[in-house]
Order: sequence, then structure tokens, then C-alpha cells
Amino acid sequence: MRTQVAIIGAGPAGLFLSHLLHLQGVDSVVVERRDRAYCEQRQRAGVVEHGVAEALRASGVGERMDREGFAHDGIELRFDRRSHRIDFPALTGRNVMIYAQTEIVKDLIARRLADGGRLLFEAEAGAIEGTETERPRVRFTHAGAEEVLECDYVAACDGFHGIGRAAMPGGAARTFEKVYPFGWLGILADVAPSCDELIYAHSDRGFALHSMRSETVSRLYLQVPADTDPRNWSDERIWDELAARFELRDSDWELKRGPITDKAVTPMRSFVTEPMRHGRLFLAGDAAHIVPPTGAKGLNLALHDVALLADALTAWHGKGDTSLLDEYSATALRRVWRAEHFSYWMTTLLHTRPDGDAFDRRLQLAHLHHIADFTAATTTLAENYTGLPRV
Ligand code: RFL
Ligand code: PHB
Repeated sequence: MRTQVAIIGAGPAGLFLSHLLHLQGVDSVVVERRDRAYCEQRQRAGVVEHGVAEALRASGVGERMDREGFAHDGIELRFDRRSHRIDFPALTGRNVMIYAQTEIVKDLIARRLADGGRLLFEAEAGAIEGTETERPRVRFTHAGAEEVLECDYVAACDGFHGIGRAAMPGGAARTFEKVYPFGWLGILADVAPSCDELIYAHSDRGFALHSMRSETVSRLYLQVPADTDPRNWSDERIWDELAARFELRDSDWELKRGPITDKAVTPMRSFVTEPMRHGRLFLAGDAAHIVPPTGAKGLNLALHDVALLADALTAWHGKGDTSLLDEYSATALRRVWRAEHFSYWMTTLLHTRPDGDAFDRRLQLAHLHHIADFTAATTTLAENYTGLPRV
């Protein structure tokens, strides 16, 4: 089998890259180890930055997002049992879309298939070869057979546990990592959201986040120790803990409860690999970097990466110009490190450290008050959250 760009992984990065390349007349094949249903149901992100939503619309896959997603003009920071709203349009002229990653993946798969795209599910890549030559190859297994995909370039969009990063020769890449001593217990529940906008709550009991998927489905998260087994958390215990962390003084606001349909613990880490390219192998999305979910940046960064990569591959295809490919890693990493800093900052601002003391919590509260009370500080949060146009 032969193509111009071999793409490993049908997550948001691989699918959007394949779609953008198709629009520019560049041929690609996507190999994905899981089946289609698995890719479409994996519960993950929910916040789409302003510029990323624009990019989805501009490429013709924003229609259902605009119909079924929610435009949110702000978030609530809840601390010291009081509520503080951050107004995005007033501070930045931008907002965000609440539209689940599962839906973006469904939209992209449907569009690729309608456009005749070659998307191979249950096709696991086992090796990437010849990345320092002009004819790299991806070996994969599909329907029990060993196959070889010959190409001009390989885009590893295969997530944190993929083979792309490991295919960089020893010494060619440097990694940077921070693992946090806590994780998130995330739930999906069949109950109307108890709020119109997301609530990021700091409390003495730990962090909690209230998000949503639709008018009848809520998505909520609790900070828990990293080694937590979700089976030790009964539904009642989860709702009681969420209610305690979201509690407000002087208000009759109440958390609505309903049947929990999904429960999982996500570990939290920050991770970057540099550079994001070796020869004709390019890394994009979670294959190259991980952020803790507090800043809602993972999905957005993945889509930014592949938008850059698609422009670079288009310039190579159309004019034989490889200068954008040569600049890809450095350009992508500037935004990556900005998002790494923002996500780390939001995480340390809002979570309780197991080794933290009362002094640390007073500092967090002083910082949170500063963000709520001073326009320059509020604007910094709003600009980063809605997405910086240029980094
Ligand atoms: P993905 O989505 O992991 O897709 C990689 C794909 O590659 C496939 N694969 C292979 N295929 C073939 N052969 C192999 N050898 C392969 N190895 C792997 C995998 O099966 C998979 O289909 O990576 P991508 O495309 O880079 O997308 C990244 C995003 O998924 C991720 O950054 C976000 O979900 C992170 N994230 C959030 N990001 C946000 O922007 N906003 C959020 O609100 C947000 N919340 C979250 C999140 C991630 C979470 N979890 C569970 C990690 C909340 C959670 C709970
Ligand atoms: C989500 O809706 O899953 C979500 C929202 C905001 C975050 C992380 C996850 O910061």
C-alpha cells in the first residue's frame, strides 16, 4: 500500500490531519488499532478553544458543533465557598465551545468516510522504518495480515502510549516530565447540569470540576489520590463529596444528583518531548506532549499541532517547499510550552497537595483572590483559557 502521508492513530489529531490534507489534495492513510465504536466512545475532553472551533468550522466540520454544542462566555471560580465569574468576551473578545471530544471524533470519521478517505480500524502499527530516508514505511497488522504502508512522511498521532515517540532513535529526543501526586475521578451522570457554565472549585477537601455534555448529561470530576480505585467510590460517596466541595456559603445553590453511567480515574502528568520531528517522522498531539486536564488544553494542542503540520505538508506537496516542515517542531513547541505552563499553573492553583499545609492553602487563596479582583490577572486566565491566537 502506498500514500503520501501515513498517519498512525484515529484520535482527534490523526483524523483532523487526514481531513485537512484531503482538503489540500494531499493523500493519506490512517491506521488505528482500535475499532470505530471504541474511538467514538472514549470519554475525554469537553472544551474547545475559540480559534480551534473556528478552524473546525472553516474546514467544514463545525456544523453539528454549532447546532448541538454550547457557546460558553465564562467560567466560575469557586473558592472560600464563594462564587467568582470570569467573563471571557468582556476580557478577551472570545469564548469557548463546550462540545465533547467524542463528538468531534464522530464528525471527523463520518466526514473522512464520506470523502472516500482511507481509514483502517483494527489496524495496529508495529514498526516505523526508514525515517531518515526519502521512503519511510509503517508496518501494521490488519485483519490478521501483515501489511506495509509506504509513504513520503509519517505522522505519529498515536497518543501517549503509541509507537511514534519510541521510534525516535536514542539520543535524538529529550523528554521533560512532572507527575502529580493526585488524579481525577471523572463521572458521567444522567442529570441536568446544576450550572450554566463550568465551575472550577477550590476547597479544603480538594479540587472539583463541574462540566457538562448536554442538557441532560453532566460531567464532573473530583481530585483523588493518584492510586485511587474507582470501585472504592460508591455513587453516594461521589455525590456527597462533590456536594461538600461545591458548597457555597449564603446560598441555596444545590448540586443535582442522578444515575452515574461512567466512572474512571485519570492520572495527571505534564510531559513534553523535544524535538517533535526526526527525519521524515513527525509527532503530533499526545504522542509528543501531555498536560494535566485542569486547563482543558490537551485536545486543543493536538488540533493546533496538526493544523501546522497540514500547512507544512501542503507547502511541500504544492511547491516542494520544506521550510515549514523544518520549522514545525520549533513553532509547535512554543505553543506547547505556553499550554504546559498554563495547565501546571491552573493545577497547582486549584489542587490540594498531600504534602501541603495551611500556609500553602492561604497562598492559593491569596492568589485566587488576586485573579478574581484584578483585571490584569483575570485577563491572563481568560486569554489562556479561550486560547491565545498567536504564541
Ligand atoms: P488520542 O486521542 O490518544 O489518539 C491516539 C490514537 O492512536 C491510536 N494508537 C494506535 N493506532 C495504531 N497503531 C498503534 N500502534 C497505535 N497506538 C495508539 C489510539 O488507539 C488512539 O485512537 O491522541 P490525540 O489524537 O493526540 O488527542 C489528544 C486528546 O485525546 C487529549 O489531549 C485530550 O483528551 C486531553 N483532555 C482534554 N483536552 C482538552 O483540550 N480539554 C479537555 O477538557 C480535556 N479533558 C482530557 C480531558 C483527557 C482526559 N483523559 C482521559 C486522558 C479529560 C480527560 C479525563
Ligand atoms: C470536560 O468537560 O471533560 C472537561 C472540562 C474542562 C476541563 C477538563 C475536562 O478543564
